[in-house]
Amino acid sequence: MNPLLNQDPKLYNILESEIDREETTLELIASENFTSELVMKLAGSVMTNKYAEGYPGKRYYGGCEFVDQAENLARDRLKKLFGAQYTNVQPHSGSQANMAAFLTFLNPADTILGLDLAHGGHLTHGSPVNFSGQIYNAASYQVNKDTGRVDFNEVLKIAKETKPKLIICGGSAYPRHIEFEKYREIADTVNAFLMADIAHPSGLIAAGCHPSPMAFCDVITSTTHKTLRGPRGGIIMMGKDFENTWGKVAPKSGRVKMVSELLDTAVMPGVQGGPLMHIIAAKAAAFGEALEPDFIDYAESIIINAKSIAEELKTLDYNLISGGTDTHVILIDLTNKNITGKTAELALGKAGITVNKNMVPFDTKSPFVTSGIRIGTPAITTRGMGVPEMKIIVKWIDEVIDNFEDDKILSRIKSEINNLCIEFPVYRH
Ligand code: DSN
Repeated sequence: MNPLLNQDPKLYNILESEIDREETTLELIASENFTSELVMKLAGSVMTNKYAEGYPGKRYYGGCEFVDQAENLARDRLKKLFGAQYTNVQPHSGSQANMAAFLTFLNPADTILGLDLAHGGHLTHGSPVNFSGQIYNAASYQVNKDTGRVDFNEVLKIAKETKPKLIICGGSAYPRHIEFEKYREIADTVNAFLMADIAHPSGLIAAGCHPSPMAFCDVITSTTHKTLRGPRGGIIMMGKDFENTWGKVAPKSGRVKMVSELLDTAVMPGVQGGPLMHIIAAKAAAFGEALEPDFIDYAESIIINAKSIAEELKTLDYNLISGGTDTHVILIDLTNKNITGKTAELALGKAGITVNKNMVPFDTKSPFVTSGIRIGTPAITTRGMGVPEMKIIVKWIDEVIDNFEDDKILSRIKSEINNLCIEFPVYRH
């Protein structure tokens, strides 16, 4: 019997319900995944007890000899995984990683240029409701209305007009490859720094299934829990460290600081205090798993599955932003299906399919309603589903969209999904 049942029955029931939800429904949220049991064990380990402000070998607390080893292991594995010269594994989240990068490269009121949130960007790339749009002067670029892809002539034009100090590429609902090389050309033309936020495709990049930003971007941030399949958290990397050119010097010696030093200081004490050492240990485990050859098979299958879903949806007259996908993300504009993203999310949820409503480019509806949904394949691929299952899943999605008010049909689909999920257990083996 699980000891939690006696220790805290309320939490036991909550946990059992969540395990049941994860096992019996189809997780199609593009930013979610199922970690390994090893990653979860480390995330729930004694490392949670340790305060370790500072960095390995330079902490503000005693007793850090073993957490130092864990953090060094995480940093070394991450360097190997991406071919990075510098890594910081302490950010508690992608947002905090981005905040630390901004603190490093920018002063308040400096101009940043990022992909519009409604066009696939991210809150922290300059949204007015986020620190990035409040502390900095945020400009944005959009995708082309016809192609659904970033239009680099437009990015260049806006960059020339707004003269950003930092250009940001990447986002949370962009189905296509991020074209780092093209962004670099623009950044060089307008003398801007270039930051890549690879939170979404980082696992695909690690596996060589998506171009790498390392040679093109000054700084790279990511989360660790999406395609990378680690614990929830953030990371910062640089392909190559370099001297800061904006005059930050070491106070005593007057020595010009390296950007790596600025990034470390920006994370702690700039943004955070004590690192989450249990999560850093779990990150080390996840990076170790991503270095294994079978992670490449996993990343390839994520993309094969996403492309299969995209093709099936198109045969059923679904309007996909950019016409398809190169990655794990599919963004569907439901306007021609006469259903909002909000209603579709609710109906799909009732049928056991978890997605999120999502703005689509040039959306006329609010973020609480939206015209679209975003779906993704990292989690269902982790549980071993392949192309045959993708075809069935699209049939279910379509049936739900066509019958979103028919609770009988939704509950019939839910039970069919339950049966499929039993064949592909996540943890119950
Ligand atoms: N919540 C993340 C996502 O769903 O893509 C972005 O922060």
